[in-house]
Amino acid sequence: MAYQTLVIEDTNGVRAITLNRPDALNAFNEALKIELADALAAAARDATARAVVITGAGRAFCAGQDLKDRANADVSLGESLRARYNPIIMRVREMEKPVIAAVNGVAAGAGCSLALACDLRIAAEGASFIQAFVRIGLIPDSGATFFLPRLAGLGKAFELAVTGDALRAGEAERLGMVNRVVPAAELMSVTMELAGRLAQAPTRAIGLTKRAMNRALLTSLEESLDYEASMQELAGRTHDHAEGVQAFMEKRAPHFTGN
Ligand code: LHQ
Repeated sequence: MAYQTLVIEDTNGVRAITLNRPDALNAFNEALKIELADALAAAARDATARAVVITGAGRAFCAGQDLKDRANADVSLGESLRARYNPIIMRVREMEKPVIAAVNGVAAGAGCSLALACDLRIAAEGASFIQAFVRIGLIPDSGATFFLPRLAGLGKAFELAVTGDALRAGEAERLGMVNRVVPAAELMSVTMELAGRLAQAPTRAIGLTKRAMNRALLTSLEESLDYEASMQELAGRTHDHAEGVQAFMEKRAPHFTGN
């Protein structure tokens, strides 16, 4: 699929997806929603992509739903979420590869939800997170009611959701919502370095870690212990596991291939 609203770049096992509607602060119009869902499915399928980065072109990460896009004016919001947004969030979560949001600027509404659904968030110093939904009389969607309380804690999540106030990157880092805050000029180099490191790591073990943590969010300790054992069984059968142990014995760096 040729993309009008995304730029895709592959570097050393890292698939970088850039939301590219800078004049609209990368707001989700119909094309961007369709293309992002497609690009995420392609990244999940492509074995050469072992880590994924999502970022925004220009001064914003993503301003959420394009409020000027009339393409789905007749579609109900529930329908729009089920058909367009929810599959994007599910693809980020179900992809058994690390997905890093490089939050270059404001992340508002569903754009904030997208960042929250990623596995890791690196933010530029000037970035901010806005649960903009309440400003237009809506509730947090696209996974925000699920991820925000888990990342920021229930009290802060509720405050952000019902005030719609902007949360600055530094404060988001303090809350544990963001993994690292860096000067804007260093955002992509720091992100690509981390993504590159993960792309050389044992991809199956990372994917199974993600699967087990997804599951652990929803289950009891007993079920989590059992699921961990099943995932470890799978990880233990990979070539990368054998290679890791072999490299340890031979006192050398392991060479992980993702298999
Ligand atoms: C935009 C947008 C935008 C279009 C900036 N749309 N143009 C899901 C299901 C279905 C329906 C409903 O919603 C959802 C989920 C959601 O995402 S709901 C939340 C939707 N998003 C918002 O409410 C955020 C709206 N944007 C803003 O509040 C501000 O633009 C922020 C705080 C993001 C940035 O403020 P500033 O830095 O002051 O920039 P700006 O407001 O001047 O925007 C720059 C341009 O981008 C401007 O265009 P213009 O032609 O006047 O230069 C804006 O109109 C445009 N833009 N967000 N969401």
